[in-house]
Amino acid sequence: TQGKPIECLGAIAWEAKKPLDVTTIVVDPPKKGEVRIKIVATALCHTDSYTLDGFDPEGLFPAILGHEAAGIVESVGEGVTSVQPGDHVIPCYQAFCGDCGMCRSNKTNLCGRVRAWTGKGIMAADDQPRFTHKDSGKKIFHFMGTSTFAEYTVVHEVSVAKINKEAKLDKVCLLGCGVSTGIGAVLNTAKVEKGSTAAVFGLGTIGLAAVDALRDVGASRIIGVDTDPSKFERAKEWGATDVVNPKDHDKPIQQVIMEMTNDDGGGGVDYSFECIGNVGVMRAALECTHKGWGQSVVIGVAAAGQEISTRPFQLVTGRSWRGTAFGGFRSRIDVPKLVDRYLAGEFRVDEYVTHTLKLKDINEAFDLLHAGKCLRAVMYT
Ligand code: NAD
Ligand code: AHE
Ligand code: ZN
Repeated sequence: TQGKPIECLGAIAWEAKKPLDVTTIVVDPPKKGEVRIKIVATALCHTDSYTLDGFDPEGLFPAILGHEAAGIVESVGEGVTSVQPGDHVIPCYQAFCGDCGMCRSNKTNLCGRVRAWTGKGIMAADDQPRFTHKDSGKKIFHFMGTSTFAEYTVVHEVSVAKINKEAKLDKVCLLGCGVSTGIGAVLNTAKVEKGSTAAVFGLGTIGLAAVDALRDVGASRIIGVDTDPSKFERAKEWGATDVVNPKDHDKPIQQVIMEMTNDDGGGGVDYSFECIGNVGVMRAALECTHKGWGQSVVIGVAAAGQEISTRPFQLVTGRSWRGTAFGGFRSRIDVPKLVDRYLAGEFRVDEYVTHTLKLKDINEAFDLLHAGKCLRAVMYT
């Protein structure tokens, strides 16, 4: 197959709010600096569903969505040296080139090398996508530089993390986004210290991964917040010391948490994490942190047009509002290490896989996510 187009199954999002069309696509061979990957397993993250709903200002149609996957390199384009056919890999929506201004800054995990192209759904070598719909001959855009809802995809070399072959691809695919993000928000972005108190808003995969890391660093109090009480049992199993449903209270949730953590400084948690994508909750998450030092980390992705607000006094009095992409991990360098740490049993991954399906049934995974019934549905190609 090397050097030739591959015909295979791909799930095309033709337009917003319509089910995906699982159909035959043609995947071009990788050009200079590109890698063609056989996707073995791909999970559904809330961000794919958000984009399909038309909420992403960068969301283009028609596109092949998907960004949480693992696979095997099928072929590489000219000049590619970091991976070769047969390597097990995780495609990373956040690239890491190591030598752009952002990578060299050592201040961020965001890479500037291919971001302009991944946002436009095309490849940097020639400004074109590598996907075509077989029946109509229409070009199909890439998504987040990954497009994993297909049997084969083409990504930039700087977006490929080579991983240990011992790891099961249908589990470590979750390290391509959700689990890494929740863990990294705690360890890299907030750098939570032992004994700290924390609140986690939203107990899906991202929130639970944050709870897992908080328990691991020895947080003394972990307050899990969700409007769906069916999420509480798992959160407690993961390490939440308290669970709160905002619907059970007449007061704003920030006030409830302030009262739960009342001390002679007025109460509030040391750290909070918003893992939903709701700007009202982002405000509550900031305002439930402790005066003088509270830090709130925005992880959730809010819909186009949404804005956050709070009284500036909240910041004047020492709270800070942070954000994180991919939990601050430098993808190509850190994902292989995360895989090894998972293999060493340092954190949960398998437990988030609540459903497994075939790629052709991918629309069922969206239904499960919308119904709040799944953490991660993993699709096999
Ligand atoms: P999910 O749908 O599995 O989980 C969201 C949880 O929030 C659910 O349990 C839901 O019941 C709960 N919830 C919804 N509204 C609520 C409210 N008003 N109050 C309290 N709880 C509420 O989603 P996920 O896959 O875990 O993703 C969570 C968010 O993180 C999404 O916005 C996703 O786009 C974003 N995300 C961001 C990054 C990043 O790098 N910043 C990475 C991955 C995902
Ligand atoms: N494209 C959107 C925002 C989407 C967004 O914020 N994506 C997160 C990752 S979500 C993974 O599930 C992110 O890390 N963004 C950083 C980046 O470089 O895209 C918009 O608003 O334009
Ligand atoms: Zn994601």
